[in-house]
This record gives sequence, C-alpha cells and structure tokens, in this order.
Amino acid sequence: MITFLIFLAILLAVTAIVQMLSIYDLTSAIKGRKAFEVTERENKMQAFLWLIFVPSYFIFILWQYLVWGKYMLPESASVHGEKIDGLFATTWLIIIPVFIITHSLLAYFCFKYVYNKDRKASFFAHNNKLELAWTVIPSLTLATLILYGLKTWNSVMSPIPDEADKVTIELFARQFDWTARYAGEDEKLGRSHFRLIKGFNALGVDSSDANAHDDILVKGEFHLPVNKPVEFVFRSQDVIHSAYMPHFRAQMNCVPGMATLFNFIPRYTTAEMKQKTSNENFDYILLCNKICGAAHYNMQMKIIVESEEDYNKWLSSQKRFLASN
Ligand SMILES: [Cu+2]
Repeated sequence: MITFLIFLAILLAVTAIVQMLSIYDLTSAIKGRKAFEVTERENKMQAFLWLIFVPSYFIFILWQYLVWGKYMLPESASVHGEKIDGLFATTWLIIIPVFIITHSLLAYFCFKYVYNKDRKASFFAHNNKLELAWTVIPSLTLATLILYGLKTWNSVMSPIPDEADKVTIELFARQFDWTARYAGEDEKLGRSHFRLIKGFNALGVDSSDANAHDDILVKGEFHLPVNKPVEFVFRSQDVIHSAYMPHFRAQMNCVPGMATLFNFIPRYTTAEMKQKTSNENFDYILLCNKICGAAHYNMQMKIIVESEEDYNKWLSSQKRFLASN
C-alpha cells in the first residue's frame, strides 16, 4: 500500500511539473517570445558563471583536502607499501595537472566563445595531426601507468621462498570476527577442513595432522615481529570478507572454500609508529573491507608490531592448539 502511495505521489509531482512548464510556455507566447529561446543576456550570464563555478570547484577540492587530509594514511609501515605509494603518487602527479588544465580551459572557452550572432564557427572535418596527438598521448600515458602497475603488483605478490626465515599466520574470517592462527615452531600450519568446524574447533583444524599440534590460535589482537617477512593465509567460514591492513598497504579477499595469500615485511614497530605519527594512541589494525553483514563495521583486530625478542616472548605465552582443546 505504501509503495502504491509513493508511486501516486511521484506521478502527481511529475504531472504538476509538466503543468507548470506549460504555463511557462503560455506566458512566453503571450509575451511574443518563443518558449526556450535563450536571450543574449542569459547566454552571457551562463558564460560568466563558468568563470565563477570552475575556480570555486578547485577551491572546494583544496578545502576538502585541508580539512580531511589529516585522516590520510601515514607513511607505509611495510617495505612493499613504499612501491604502492610510489605508484599512487605517480598517478596523482599525472591526473591532477591534467584535471586542472582541462577544466580551466573548459571554463575559459565557454566564456570566450559564448554565442555571438555576428561570429561564425570555423569548420574542419578532419585533422590527422590532432587525431594522432589525442590518440597517441593518452595511449602512451595509460600504457606506461599499466606497465608500472603490473611491475609493482608482481613485485608485491611474489611468494616468500619456503626455506626463508619467515612467520606464517592464517587469518580466519567469519561473521563478525577474526581469528589468527600461527604456524608454531614447525612453521607449518596444520591442515584444516570446513567439515571439522564445530563448537570448540571454530577454524576446522585437523587435529590428526601433526603440523597442527603446535599451532597457536589468538583472538582480539595479534603480534608481528619487525623486519621479518610475514606470510598470510586467508580463509573464510561464511561469506566473502576482505582482510585490510591499511598501514601496511595490504588487502586480500577471504573467500569461503579456498585459501588466499599475501605477504609483507613490517618495518616499524607500533612504538616507532606512535612517534612517527605523534599519536600516543596509534595502533595498527586489521579490518574487514567488504560489507559482509550487519556487524561488519565491528569486524576488526588490533595488530602489534614489536622486536623479534618481544614477539617470541608473547608467542610462547600463548596456548598451543592441542592444549586449548
Ligand atoms: Cu567481513
């Protein structure tokens, strides 16, 4: 019923607008003026407004940046993040000047070439030089950016060799929390299967697999050693979630039924980052970056980066998987 009433209200509003426009037509006819005929004065006014609108738009963008800029991410806390930031900076460096130049020209031409009945536009059907310029320049720019992006992607996504000294952590997502599973001393995560997910075994870890015995499950917050490669394995129990660690410039989907990977090297401890950002309350964070349900906003976990010594101390104080059963 409500939908019908809303539909009726919209229909009436549209009818009212159409009727009002026909009144405008009638009054124009009475005044001896064609409806929708644009006067010279109106034209000049529009041309002048371009000169006001475009600079105001630029000032608005600048103001937005000055007001909200403080919420931008601080310097990347991971080694590969430098490359991602470089890619972003290069893209902005091209986009911003092009945006300012094209929009300034748009306003200027609208103003300068406002309709004038005594002036005739010059007409040419074809110009090879112009066509070549506006095809080749954007193609070269885009090709360069895409190649640069692919090169960055490949360098970021290259896996850590098995024999390397690394930490392996599984991040398990479900509506609406995270669990981190550390591989333990053997540096191998125990097998897991969704059929084993029940009650105490929320991650479906296979206890018959010897690699699982020393696995460590943590909730609430997880720790990382500084300057050491960390290999992340992502899984999800229910829907697609997205593990987002903004300060490390890392994001990866967590897809039910499969494992996804990402790795990075943290380069600043939490304490160092507190100093860098001059913010005593600074903390690294893992967020879900896919709208995955009603309590999605609450799906987060604190990350603590510390010296390897402190990290080992913390890890040894955590319960082993078998002990927690
Ligand atoms: Cu989620």
